Amino acid sequence: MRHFTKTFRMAASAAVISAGFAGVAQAEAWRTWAIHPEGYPNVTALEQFASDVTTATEGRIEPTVYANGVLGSQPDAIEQVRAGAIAVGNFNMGPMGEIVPATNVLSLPFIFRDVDHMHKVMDGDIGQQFSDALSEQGLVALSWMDSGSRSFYNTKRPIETPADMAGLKFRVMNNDLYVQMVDKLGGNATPMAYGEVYQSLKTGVIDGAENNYPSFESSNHYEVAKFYSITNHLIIPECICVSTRVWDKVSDADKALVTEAAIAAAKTQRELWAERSDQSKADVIASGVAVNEVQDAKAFQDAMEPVYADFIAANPDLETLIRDIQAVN
Ligand code: GTR
Repeated sequence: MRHFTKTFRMAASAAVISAGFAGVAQAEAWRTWAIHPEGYPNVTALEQFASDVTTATEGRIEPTVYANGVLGSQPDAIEQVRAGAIAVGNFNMGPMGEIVPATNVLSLPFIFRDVDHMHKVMDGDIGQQFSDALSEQGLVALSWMDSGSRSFYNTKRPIETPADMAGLKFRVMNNDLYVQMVDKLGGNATPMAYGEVYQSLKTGVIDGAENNYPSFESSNHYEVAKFYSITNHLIIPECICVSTRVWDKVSDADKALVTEAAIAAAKTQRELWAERSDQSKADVIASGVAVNEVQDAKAFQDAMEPVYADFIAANPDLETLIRDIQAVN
């Protein structure tokens, strides 16, 4: 009897301890930052990620998606994820150059020939090198999403040649490379948070910006900027990035489950992306936006030679990476 009681007590305290651990694990709420609105491919994919992670980890990790950038602008959110204050972010590599200089290579205009080229690079060894560089700076890139290709739009006139950029003020993302890019094309660039662009277009603080069709449409910029000129000058991948501080507390088994969910989410996003791009293009044209192909795409590419030369002069260690990306066919 005595022996039995002792055994029972031990079992009871073990149960209390494990209930305690389960309780702590259940409280692992992961705030997930997204810049885009509900229904945008990235947000739909992140919602899938959140639900898959919650199910697969039996509630030990419970991500919640905060859309529309309500948790802050992209540069702020990057810092908050690095600090562990936000657990996950769907980040574009554009504003990442300040933190992880190697990612600036992805912001060089025309570095990728097309989206397939970008996929090949990011899904292979080179993509892994970017992931490694990001994780040294507090961000674990679990998978890579699409953001199509970016072109210029404005409120004044179609851009046919670089000369048409003269005198126009374009909003760019937070990265000096984009200021140089617009400058070498003959326009004026203003770095600005995405959330401020609509109002700035409306009030004439800026004349234009540059983005892919889904962003141009979902941000309502197309209501004000009636000229969209296809330059396809940037193809920038986006990550699902988890804070290293948060990640380090996750068990190896749960890391595997979360990674699997992130890869599945990126696959969903890429499928939805293709459909949404076509739909957004059709919608903006139907609303009266004039879309034109630039007359001489090569003139835009040639104008970028000094941007590459200056970049390589300032970052000689990254030249091989540029050549390696260009060599992927
Ligand atoms: C979008 C991208 C966002 C953000 C935005 C911008 O295409 O998905 O993450 O970078 O562009 O221009 O700021």
